[in-house]
Amino acid sequence: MTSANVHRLAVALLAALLVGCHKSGPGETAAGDSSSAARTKIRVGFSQIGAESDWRKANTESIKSEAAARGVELIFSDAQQKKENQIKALRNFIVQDVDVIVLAPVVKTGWEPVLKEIRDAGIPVVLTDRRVENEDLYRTFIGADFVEEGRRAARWLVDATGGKAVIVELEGTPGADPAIDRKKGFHEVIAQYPEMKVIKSQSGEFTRAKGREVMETFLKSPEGPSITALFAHNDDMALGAIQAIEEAGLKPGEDILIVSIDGVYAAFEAMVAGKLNCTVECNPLLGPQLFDTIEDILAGRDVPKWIKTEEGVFTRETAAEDIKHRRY
Ligand code: GZL
Repeated sequence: MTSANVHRLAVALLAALLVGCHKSGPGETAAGDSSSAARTKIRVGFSQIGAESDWRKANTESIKSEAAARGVELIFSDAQQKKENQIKALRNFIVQDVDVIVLAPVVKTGWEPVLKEIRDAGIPVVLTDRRVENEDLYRTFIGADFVEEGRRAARWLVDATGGKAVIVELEGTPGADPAIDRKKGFHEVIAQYPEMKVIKSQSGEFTRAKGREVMETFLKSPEGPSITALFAHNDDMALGAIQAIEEAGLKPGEDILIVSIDGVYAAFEAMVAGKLNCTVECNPLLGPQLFDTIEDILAGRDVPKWIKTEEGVFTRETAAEDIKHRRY
């Protein structure tokens, strides 16, 4: 937990002990009562994974700006891709008596104890972006169908190669919902094509730096010269791999076809430059849907277990026009 958060928690705890001796703050009644029952503003705790990719930064910006636009008190925590930091933040949200907890879980497992503490505190949980395995411990998941994203990437590659390719795969964070499901969807499709072979697959942690490093090792391996295609679980790793391919004296997008997922602006720039062939969109702009859902929950309305985001597939051929309309 950052020193700022420790400070904030200490102040909040002190204020709770000295109730009546402090000025009413935002969301408190004149009597200094900041309990959820008396508060005038919705208070939401949001545990975000980190800032590892352009997708993540756009996701954070969408949620922060929507909270500000709606006058919601957002308590934001950046976990720097560490589950233990997310768990600490979730426990702090209970102490801070938030109305709703929003969680983007870095991995799928290991959440049951803290989610049960939150349930026992009577605070609803909304998952954004990624799921956890405990379906009974959250109200809804707002996010993409990662298996379908993997299928879409594979279908494009089959069409682009006529069903014949030597593929390397850059996987996302081990144990993360999108990494598990994008891999599942991709391999489900290429399994139907005997001449589509994945010869190497390794995690690039969803980052450019790691994507470049792993792609470099793929290219330097004995099988390196045989590689004709790359499937990257996100655009940031694909952009790092493009650097490695160029450093090896090869032409990305030509010598090695590249398909990735997210649809961030830098991916469209790479497609306009001819270095990336296809990106499967994964919409990070979840802010409006998230706060509509929070309002429904607090008003006692039912919400579906999965609020699916709508997405497209974009290729190099139309990128020069498409890039004009991108919002992230
Ligand atoms: C997908 C999201 C993934 C993105 C990456 O919903 O969880 O995490 O694909 C990001 O860019 O790091």
